[in-house]
Amino acid sequence: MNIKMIEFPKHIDKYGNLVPIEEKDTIPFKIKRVYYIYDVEQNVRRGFHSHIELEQVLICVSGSVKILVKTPYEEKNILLNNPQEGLYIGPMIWREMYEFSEDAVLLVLASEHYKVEDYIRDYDKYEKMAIDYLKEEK
Ligand code: T46
Repeated sequence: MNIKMIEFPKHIDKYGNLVPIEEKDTIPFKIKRVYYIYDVEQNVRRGFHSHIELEQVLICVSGSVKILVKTPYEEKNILLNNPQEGLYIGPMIWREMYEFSEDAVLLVLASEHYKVEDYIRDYDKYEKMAIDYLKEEK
């Protein structure tokens, strides 16, 4: 599955911690957009879509959140609870975000500007497209 965890450097001193994210060293794409999700109630599940081309890195800068990443062939549930690491998600991966802690802030770095046409929100449609996409990738 085209996902991976990315570890960011952390600078710790007596004043606290600082995590720098440099596009050229750690992020495998040019960052065109940043957004963050917070104040999500614990029983809320978000996402339920794939992107056709968009690449993203998800960083839980406060609290915790679980991410389901899924293709027609495999699925993983990943706990994000460390502001020093990010989850890279490539194109054509179904995602759902759930179990946000009360203090969760999910920061997302994205490779493209917001484009509604890049979303696939119907799972059956996603499954068909992903099977073709993954066949071509081999
Ligand atoms: C993703 C996951 C991790 C904008 O106007 N601009 C934006 O850049 C974004 C991301 C969203 N919006 C609007 C569109 C909707 O009216 O914000 C509203 C909520 O977006 P959505 O329902 O798509 O949020 P999630 O949490 O389901 O998904 C978001 C991203 O959209 C998506 O790309 O991968 O976070």
